[in-house]
Amino acid sequence: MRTFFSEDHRRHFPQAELNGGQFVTPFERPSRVEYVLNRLKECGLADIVAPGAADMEAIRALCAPDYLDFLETAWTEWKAAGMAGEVIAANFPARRMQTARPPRDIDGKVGYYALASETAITAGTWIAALSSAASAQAAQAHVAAGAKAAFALCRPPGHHATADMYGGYCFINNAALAAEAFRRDGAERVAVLDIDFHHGNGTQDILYGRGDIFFASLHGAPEDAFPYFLGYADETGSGDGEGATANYPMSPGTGYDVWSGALDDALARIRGFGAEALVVSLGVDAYKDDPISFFKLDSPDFTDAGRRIGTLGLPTLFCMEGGYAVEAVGINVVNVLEGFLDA
Ligand code: OKP
Ligand code: ZN
Repeated sequence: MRTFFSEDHRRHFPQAELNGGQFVTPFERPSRVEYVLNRLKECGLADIVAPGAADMEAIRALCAPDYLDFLETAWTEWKAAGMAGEVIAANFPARRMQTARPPRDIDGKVGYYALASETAITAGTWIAALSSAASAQAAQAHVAAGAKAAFALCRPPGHHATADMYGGYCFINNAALAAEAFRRDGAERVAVLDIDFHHGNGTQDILYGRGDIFFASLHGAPEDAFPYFLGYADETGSGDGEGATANYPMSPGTGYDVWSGALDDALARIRGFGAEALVVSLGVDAYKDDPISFFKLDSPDFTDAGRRIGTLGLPTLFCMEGGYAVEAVGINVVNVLEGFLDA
């Protein structure tokens, strides 16, 4: 399985994450991918290539133009306004306020385009986000050209990003971009399976009205876990997309017995849907020692999960999402890939 990976991820390395009322070193840090790269090489999955430039046309088709302009210019505007620190959102259009008009002032504009305040934007965030999207695009093209599977080692991740909002460490929705690319390349029906601990609210939001792309997410229940405001089991899609969204919210302490049951159900739904290609939002923060999550999967469970995903027999693109127990992230990610290849 070929891995697509861009060194430009390093351009996004914020110093600050707002966590528990303090600024801490971000959980989503550049070293995460080093652990994955090292483990890939250790396990003989050393076919690692850099993507070409991002396909901007496809990104513009997915995202709102004003949002992309914002991402590209936020840092410069923030600095021009004399702000001392990194770009952090502090003002949000809450219930019953205006959501149709982005403010002119950068402090307001940031909150308009943010869905949470933990995620900082820095000088290189835009370049890094584009390089992450480029990895997903190149990996998708590789699968569309006939490879059984590919791994997009995306950083920053993407599944919380909507067409017009960033947050949860995400800026551009790599998985949705790839799913749409499979459609463009001829697949009539595509599925996105999100096994990151956190609900893929951005992917769901983008695909919610779509009957041609199925979305399934296994995640910490919204009552208990970020992103808090989406991911309930009764969210099943709308319009043409009615029935094409499946949510599996699970409680604190959930282990592999329950989690794998949800996975099997999601896989059966994807099979029943008739998907011709699969995008996996591959976060490994369901791991028992993840610092910001509450499931109890162990490393061998990720191998078994990969094997179960492999039984679908679909052309598959794995898109890296979360996983913050940095020293185990490489092992757990590669376990999924190896399990898949062994299926
Ligand atoms: C991104 B991905 C830590 C709170 C963190 C944001 C989590 C973003 C997860 N105290 N909140 O889905 O792994
Ligand atoms: Zn996550």
